[in-house]
Amino acid sequence: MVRLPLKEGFETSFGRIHSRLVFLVWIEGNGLTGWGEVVAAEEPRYSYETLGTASHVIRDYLAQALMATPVTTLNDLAARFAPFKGHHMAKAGIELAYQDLSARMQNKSLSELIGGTRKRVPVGVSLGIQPTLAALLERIDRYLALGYQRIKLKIKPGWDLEVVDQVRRRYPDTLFSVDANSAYTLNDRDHLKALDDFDLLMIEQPLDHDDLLDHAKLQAELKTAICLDESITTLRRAEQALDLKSCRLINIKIGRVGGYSQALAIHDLCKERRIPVWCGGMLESGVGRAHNLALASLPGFTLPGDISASSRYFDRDVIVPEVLVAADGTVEVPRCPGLGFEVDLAYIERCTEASEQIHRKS
Ligand code: OSB
Ligand code: MG
Repeated sequence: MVRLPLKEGFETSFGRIHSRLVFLVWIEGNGLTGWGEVVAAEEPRYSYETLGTASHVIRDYLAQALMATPVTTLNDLAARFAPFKGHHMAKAGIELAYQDLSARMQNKSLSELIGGTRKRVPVGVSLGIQPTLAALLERIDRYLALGYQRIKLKIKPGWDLEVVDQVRRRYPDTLFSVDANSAYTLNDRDHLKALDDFDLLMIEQPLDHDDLLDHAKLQAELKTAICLDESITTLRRAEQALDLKSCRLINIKIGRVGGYSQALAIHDLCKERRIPVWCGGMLESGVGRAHNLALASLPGFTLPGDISASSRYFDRDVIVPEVLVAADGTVEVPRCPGLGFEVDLAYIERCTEASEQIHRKS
């Protein structure tokens, strides 16, 4: 558990944080090390998972399933985890480390291992709720100047229509989206319909975190595309969302869906149904960010992802080199084996609040 201070607080409809306690996972095997990250937060606000629940589930169930017999494939690993309900972020943390280890063993980059095709991926930035409109405009200026291709504004009741209106007036041609993190209900439909005036790329997760039906009702009345984040937790939920027309876009987060196996399956489904997808973020350290880059190199990821530069959140990242965004708003997908970055063990140790090792029972 590595505490990384944030350069500035990050505020969403469920609160403000000033540092990120990052749960890094490494797996040793065949003389190599694979790295993953559990993206759960300290409090169960985005989803029910926390660093505490993930530690418990990994320690008491997943680690034993992982180490019982040698793992043959990603699907073998996913099948061992499937009997345990939920706890997707915990499962994904192990899957990520396993995939990094597999890639290193095969001398392939993560992107190559999963069939990525892009050499660079387009990226956007997610801007938290600000104390004032002026503070928001200053940040939009800053990130547009750095090249980011799309700006996502966090919204909540009281920080929505007026803010988006002012922003759109000042930047008539910029690609904007909004993310409510489930801060509204269907009773707010008329209020949300007013967002149609601002030519947004999408409205992300306006309603309940586990809802599909109300989103379908809302999407039928909106011109703007709804993008689901929190609600898409499995391949089946993605299929149901598309069948119900609950959304026109999907944001894929490896942690939210329980790992690479589900993320790849949701990507393939959306590609077949011509639904654009993009890679979401959870304020990951460089380890999680490197995995997101690999995922976003798949062909179906046609929209800019929430994969910002390390320096957007941290003064110093846990990987070397740090993730950089080029002036054209793209990030290079590494081609060296595994993650494609060095993990900075000395810095990780300096910031570690707790650590634990689990060994195979012999
Ligand atoms: O809803 O996409 C979200 C961060 C934490 C939890 C949920 C979300 C977010 C972000 C930031 O929007 C994305 C990032 O830059 O990592
Ligand atoms: Mg979101």
